[in-house]
Order: sequence, then structure tokens, then C-alpha cells
Amino acid sequence: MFYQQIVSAKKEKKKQLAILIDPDKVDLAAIKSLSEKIKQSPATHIFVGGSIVEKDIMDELIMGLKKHIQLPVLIFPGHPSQISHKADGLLFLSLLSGRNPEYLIEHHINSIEMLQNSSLEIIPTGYILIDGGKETAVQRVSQTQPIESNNIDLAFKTAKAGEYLGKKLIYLEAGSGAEKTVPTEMIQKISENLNIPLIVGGGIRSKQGIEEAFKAGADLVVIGTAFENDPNFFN
Ligand code: 1GP
Repeated sequence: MFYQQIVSAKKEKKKQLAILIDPDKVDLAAIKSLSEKIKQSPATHIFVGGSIVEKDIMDELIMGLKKHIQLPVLIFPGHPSQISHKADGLLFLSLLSGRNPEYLIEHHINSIEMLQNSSLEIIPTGYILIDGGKETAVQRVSQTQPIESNNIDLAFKTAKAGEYLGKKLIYLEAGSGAEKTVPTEMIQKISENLNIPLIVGGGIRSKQGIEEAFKAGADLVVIGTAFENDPNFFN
């Protein structure tokens, strides 16, 4: 259902926006005011998760958000320990740009016990890391190399292979807090040749950046750091 909403929005050319909440950076006591800010924003989705999450607050955080906001909450996990049954769905990420079997299949196998009787909507997602100008947490944790930002051909072929493998979404990621966002030419080439929705995130810090990603063909843009640093970012 949540995936179908993303597909329908794409068909109707309605752009979507996710606010990414890193559980380690949230004060649970301030969840109400955070929720108010999200409500005032143009967000259509909330993603929760991160490459490394130390606090064990996924359930509480998601319940807190859902108490105040109607938007779908999707888990964006760096590790199976971040799976929470309180969310609506799970981006079941496979790090297609890397060659580390743990992030291609191992964590997935390890999460099955938690997932098989869950009501979470599981959305197979091809996750592609593009060099964002500095080493990012995804790179460090997964011990994989990103695709060079000028290697549009490799990024495109990786995305298309993901589609043919049955992924339902492709997520082009420059990494949280990236210095350089995913280049617009890369977004364009991939979006023009892909039949599934395209998510773009990492290092987008301005409304102009969001607009550029949309214009290049992103169906859903993810904003993490900019909102984290300034809850009035969308005002
Ligand atoms: C990270 O794409 C997301 O996984 C968001 O990145 O924190 O740089 O907005 P930022």
C-alpha cells in the first residue's frame, strides 16, 4: 500500500519528500515539537534510521511520531537491530554499489526471524552510494567504495540491474552530510531509463537543491541533516 502510493505519485508526477530522522540525534522529550515542525513541512514520508544507531529507541521514537503525525513511517536501516514493528514499512536495502556480502544479503537473512510474521510492508530497495566528496558513515560502516560521481554509466547500469533484479525502488545516496550531492546529470540519466521510482538523498541543504533533484527526475527527495540542523528549514 505504501509502495503503491509512491508509484501512484510518480505516475501523477507528484514529487514526494521524506524527512530522515536519526534516532541518535533525537530528544524523545521534544518529540511533540519535532512532530509539529514535520507537520508544517511539505514532507510526505518520514524515514527513521541511520548507518550507526546506538540508542535503542526505535519503538518509542516511532510511536511518539505516530501519535502526532499521520505520515507513513518507513525504516531506513543500517542494521537489522533498527527494525521496529511500530513502523509502517521497511526499506529492505541492498547496497548494490558495494561488494560486501553482508550488505547485499547477510543482514537480510539475519532479519528474517523478525520480519516473517511482521505486518511491516517490506519494500525491496536498491541502495547505491555515490561519492559525495568525503568519506560517509555508510562507506565506513559497510566498508565499501562509492561509485565515482562522474561515472554516470556505472551508476546507471547498477540502478538498471537493481530494477531487473526486482528491486521496487532505487535510492541514489551521496551519504548523510555529503559535501557534494548526487549530480543532476546522473539523476537524469537514471530516471529517464528506470521504470521504478527513484529516491535521491545526501547533502541536499537548500530548497534549490531539492528543486534541482526533482527537476532532474528524482521522485522522492530525502532531507536529513538540513532539517536536523534547522527545524525551520522548510519555513
Ligand atoms: C542520508 O540521504 C540521506 O541517508 C539524507 O542525507 O543527511 O545529507 O540530508 P542528509
